[in-house]
Amino acid sequence: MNVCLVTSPRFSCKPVRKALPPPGLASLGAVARQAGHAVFGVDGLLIGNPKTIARRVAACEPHVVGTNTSTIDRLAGIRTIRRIRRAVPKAFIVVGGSHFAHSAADALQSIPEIDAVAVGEGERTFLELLEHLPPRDALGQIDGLVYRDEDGRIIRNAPRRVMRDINGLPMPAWDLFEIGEYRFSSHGVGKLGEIEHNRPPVSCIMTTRGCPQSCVFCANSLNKRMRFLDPVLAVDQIEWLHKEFGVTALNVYDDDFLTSKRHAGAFCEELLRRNQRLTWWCGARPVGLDRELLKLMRRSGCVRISFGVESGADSVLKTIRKNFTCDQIYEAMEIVGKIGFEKVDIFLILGLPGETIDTIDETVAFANSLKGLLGDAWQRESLIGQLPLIYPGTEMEQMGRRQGCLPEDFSWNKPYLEPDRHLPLVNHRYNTVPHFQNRHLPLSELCAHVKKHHWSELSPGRKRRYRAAPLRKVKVALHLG
Ligand code: B12
Ligand code: SF4
Repeated sequence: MNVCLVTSPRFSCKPVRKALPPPGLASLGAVARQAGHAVFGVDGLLIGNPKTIARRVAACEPHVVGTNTSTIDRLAGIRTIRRIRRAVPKAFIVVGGSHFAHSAADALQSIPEIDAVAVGEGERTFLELLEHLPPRDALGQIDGLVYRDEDGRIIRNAPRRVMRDINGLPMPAWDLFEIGEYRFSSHGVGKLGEIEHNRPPVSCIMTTRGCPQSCVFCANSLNKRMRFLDPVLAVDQIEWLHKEFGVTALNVYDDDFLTSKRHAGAFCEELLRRNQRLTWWCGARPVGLDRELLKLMRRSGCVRISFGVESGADSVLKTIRKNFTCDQIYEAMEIVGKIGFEKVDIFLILGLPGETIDTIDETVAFANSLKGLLGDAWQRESLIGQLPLIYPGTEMEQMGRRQGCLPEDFSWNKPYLEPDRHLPLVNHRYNTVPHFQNRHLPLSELCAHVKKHHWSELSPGRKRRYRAAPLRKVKVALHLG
């Protein structure tokens, strides 16, 4: 069977190079190829234009097309799917990934061009789908699949269980995508001297799958069980990426790289043992950090760690179920600050459930205290920037629905514009994503408070947005923006 895996363009449908190749599709491509199918990849992200993407897909003469998109890029993703359907009317189009998995029935209702949605981990589901096609009448046997039957009814099969062991998976089929075209982005890594200058090809790896936490805004709920990739296999992947594509910079995409200190340590030891001269970065929970492990990470090439701190107020951290306190974060940053990482991100979101004017002030004061600990590694952009976005399948989606943040007839797969998109803290990239608002603290008040009391904490870009906000409001009122 000819299989074509396609990445979605960004929301603007413009080509993007400062990005990373797609781990999920590369993994699906590897299992499909191992089963003997002819697999092709189309880098929709690098191409941008849906029409051109569809033309490239058609050139592969696919029997099956697989794609995904993120919630923020979904409208571009859906436009692309429509184009693909026109270009290959007979192909079976299956979609997956967090956005579609959490809005599967809605997607099938709103996008007739889609034949099925894979919910949860896709490798087995995709493989079984390829085995069963055609005819369509066997689709009911595939766990994790939601599809339209011959009569147009939406059928939801039994859920797909997560794999117990990820070590049996083949190496991701990175060669399906133009790895060499994905370039280093300073937005992703900060100004890291030589790398910033040389812009080497970057890639990514996941050394674990799963996260046992349950933060209310997170769309990760289908993926709770922790699984670990053998460090030897992880470094095999890295060596191959280096040999084949010259990759020397790598994003480690684990939800929390430090979930298991033993696993994290073994990964770093393996990098050192095999003398991999790699620059890498990762994300972790800011709690219970181990000084020796952090030093080992630094020695093995880790230049940057990002921490999802979210708030500097214990009451908000509790409401959003972060499962750590400000004291624990502070303690963790005291250690991190002394290791000598080039950059440390403290990701904060203002306006989360339970936020008040007081907790905003607490958060800014807390972030400033962390700034003192982190010195030059502090990433200024992280202080005030992000508002809470609602993603499908999250607890915050339920909270948002109860609070009226989403219209009654809201669909995740139809055009939507955030009514408050004129506000200065709303990033235009997120215009089409519903924002969470507390009843007692609307986003307009939050923005006004930041302007009045925390102006000096805003980045120059944010200040420009505040200045441009009145014009933006007029444009939005006239439906021009
Ligand atoms: C890596 C990653 C990124 C990378 C993306 C790199 C890339 N090229 O894809 C970067 C850092 C750029 C990124 C950015 C963002 N991300 Co992100 N990211 C992740 C992360 C940590 C891992 C994804 C991954 O690669 N997993 C490994 C692969 C193997 O799994 P997978 O992609 O889920 O694919 C499997 C299944 O979903 C399924 N599947 C997927 N696609 C398909 C397609 C078919 C046909 C089939 C059959 C199956 C299938 O099978 C795959 C194999 O099992 C996830 C969290 C997570 N743990 O999943 C968040 C996550 C996907 N990101 C999220 C978010 C919110 C964002 C941002 C919006 C953040 C922001 N505010 O800027 C941006 C959006 C960027 C964009 N425009 O798309 C949300 C998604 C919410 C949503 N509904 O869109 C997640 C779930 C995080 C979360 N905890 O909520 N992200
Ligand atoms: S936000 Fe991070 S820690 Fe929380 S559930 Fe999601 S992946 Fe896990």
